[in-house]
Amino acid sequence: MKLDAIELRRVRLPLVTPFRTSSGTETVREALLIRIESDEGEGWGECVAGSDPLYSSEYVDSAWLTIRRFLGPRLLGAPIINAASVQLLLHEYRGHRMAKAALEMAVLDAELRTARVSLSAFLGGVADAVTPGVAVGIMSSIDELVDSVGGYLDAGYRRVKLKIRPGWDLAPVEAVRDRFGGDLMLQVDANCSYRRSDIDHLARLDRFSLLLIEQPFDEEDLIGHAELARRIATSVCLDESIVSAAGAAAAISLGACSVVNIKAGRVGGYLEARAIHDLCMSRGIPVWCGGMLETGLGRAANLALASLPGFTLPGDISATERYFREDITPPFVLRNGAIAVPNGPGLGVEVLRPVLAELTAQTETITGAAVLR
Ligand code: NPG
Repeated sequence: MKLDAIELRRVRLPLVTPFRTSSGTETVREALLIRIESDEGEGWGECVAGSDPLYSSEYVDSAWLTIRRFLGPRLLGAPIINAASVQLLLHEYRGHRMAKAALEMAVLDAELRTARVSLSAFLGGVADAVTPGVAVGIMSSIDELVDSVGGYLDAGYRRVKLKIRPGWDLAPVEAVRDRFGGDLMLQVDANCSYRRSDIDHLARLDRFSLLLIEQPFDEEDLIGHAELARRIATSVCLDESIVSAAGAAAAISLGACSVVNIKAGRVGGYLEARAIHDLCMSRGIPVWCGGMLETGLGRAANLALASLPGFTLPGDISATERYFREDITPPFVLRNGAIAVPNGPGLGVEVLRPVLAELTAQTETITGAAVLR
């Protein structure tokens, strides 16, 4: 296809309840959406970068600028593009994977809508519904946490991930285990908040039969994760550390993880995400789909990704109402303990234009020649 224009759009979706992790509390999900116009029609993408560079170095303003100044003009200047060529065309620009992933997603959506193929079918998905998992943030008290987990289990969630950090780990995990029993699929996510000197402390989590512990150490500390993996029985899973298939291969070879969380935004797009899935499958490493408080666009794409056969663990894919009262697409709902994978062409969801307009804080359109406001 030939790209005619790239529209950038900042949206702000208020969260139903504040979401607290080791790096801060979010009350509004600010996101950068991309809409491309091409000779084959339009396509939508979502950039998972947050308002501040807390989870990763990218953030909404940096992604906006990078797309406006470098990535967008590069794609607009190419005589012909498709999803497979986006990564190659943008390769000369280092990093900025979340910005690149958003553009690739929009091109994929346009391309697959034209071909009348769903993203799930294109990626090689085999499931038509996925088991939902819920991520539960840090709370002000253990009672509040236990109540909140109980509410999610009543709503039909089958797997619970607790956010942990130094000072909020053994006691909350123990309380949830005691209250809901040994059969609950339970895992923890530390978002890089521990150090190697905490290994003995983290080993005390072993008695809670967790599915996994996710990213306890800094994203660059593969050796520390490998050491932890040797010293604890709980599976070590990496999130922030894995930004490419090559990096995933290295982490697995080092013994730094035995499970991988795949987030398309973090790794530069859905095609790289699929490559990581394929690699992990070939190495016998289970994967699951991470979540980044996506709007319905990103949620739809994550459901498609999670329908691939190697996604044997439930991901951070919740129903829309867990986060938002109002979303820019029709809501994803939990039905019979599962969320359906969209099967329409492309992302398989339509944007609700009036809601989108209401939640939009800023837009800018770039074309080959000029930037329009
Ligand atoms: O269900 O979308 C979801 C959120 C799951 O905890 C979750 N995501 O560290 O993985 C994470 C965390 C996150 C959220 C990271 C927002 C970055 C942004």
